[in-house]
Amino acid sequence: MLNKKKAYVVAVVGATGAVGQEMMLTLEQRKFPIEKIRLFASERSEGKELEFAGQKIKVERLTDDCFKGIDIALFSAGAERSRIWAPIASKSGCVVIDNSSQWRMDPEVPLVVPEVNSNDLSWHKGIIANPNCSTIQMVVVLKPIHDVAKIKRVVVTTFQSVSGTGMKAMDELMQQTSDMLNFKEIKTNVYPYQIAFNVLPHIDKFLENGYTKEEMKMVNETKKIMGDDTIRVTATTVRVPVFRCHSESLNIETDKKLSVIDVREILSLAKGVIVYDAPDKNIYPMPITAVDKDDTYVGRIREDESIENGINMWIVSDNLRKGAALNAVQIAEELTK
Ligand code: 25A
Ligand code: L14
Repeated sequence: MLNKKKAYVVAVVGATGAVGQEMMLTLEQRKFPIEKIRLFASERSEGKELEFAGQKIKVERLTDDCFKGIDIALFSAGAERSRIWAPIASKSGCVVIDNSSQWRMDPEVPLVVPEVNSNDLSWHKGIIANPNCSTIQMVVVLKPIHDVAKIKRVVVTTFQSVSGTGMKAMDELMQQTSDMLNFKEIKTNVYPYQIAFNVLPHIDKFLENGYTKEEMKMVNETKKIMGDDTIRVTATTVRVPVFRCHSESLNIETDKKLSVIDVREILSLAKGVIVYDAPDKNIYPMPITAVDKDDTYVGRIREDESIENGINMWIVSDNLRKGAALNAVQIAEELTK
């Protein structure tokens, strides 16, 4: 449990990464009460200086006793690092908010999106999991609808940016784009095929059932966060050559009829959601709409005319913010309340 204080000692593990950098920026922008910040990454980055609130802070490496005196640790250094280090950190008495996939489906670990299930924070035992980026933006939209008309089934297709994979993938898209335009040979390293001027129906690894791990995260995490195992979810996750923001096409089937006007009204009252939907004026969300923003944007709201009670919509959110860093910082804020 977190002892309430005026200001906290906060650690960012994976501080040099794409999400780690965004975590530092978000803590600063939201004026999280910080007494001291500690930054951790791999040995490769040890001693490197990063700026936080106008101060230069040295990056440290993880050691068995490095978490002593730390109140809250935000982890984003990959699942393997979280598997090893999150239990060590929580044994040292610090609360871990973990952005990796490692602990999300552990029944002892709450999986939290504050707008949806902040009540689940009450039973944490030292580790709290931050959901997958594509799942977070979907559930902030599903929950307020589910509260009015129970959702029976969701069919989702994602259009995911490369920043979810980290800095190396952003560099790769940049390099390949430049090489394409200069008639140079394309080199691939992070993804199995070129991502510039291409689309890959493949995120994370393939599982035995033919789905990708990313697709199954959306199925399983949605049920856990919404606290409802009866919601049927099926997903296709796709990588597109976009740097930041994930877009998703959602088809939702509810147990009672909702009109487009009903859905617009429900979502316009929902926390963390902006209805951005005026087709007559070409208004619909795109990655360039949502970049660096905290909210999830919803547009293209239509009735699914092929079924009794169905709605189609298009949602876009910044995967590094609400999809990762912002949601983690919001969890930390909830803990301090
Ligand atoms: O396993 P998962 O959960 O699937 O996650 C895989 C990756 O996804 C990102 C994150 O990448 C993670 O590593 N990620 C995780 N959850 C995410 C989410 N919800 C998510 N992305 C989006 N949404 P990342 O690149 O953003 O961050 C990587 C960070 O991890 C640090 N790190 C690595 N090993 C560590 C460690 N920290 C502590 N102990 C360890 N043993 C890593 O630090 C970074 O902060 P770094 O010092 O290794 O990186 C410094 C620079 O080096 C570059 N680099 C990375 N790998 C190599 C490399 N350079 C040369 N060779 C390499 N092999 C990086 O680009 C970085 O700029
Ligand atoms: O958090 O886009 O489980 O490559 C791992 C894959 C985040 C996105 C997670 C990607 C995801 C990442």
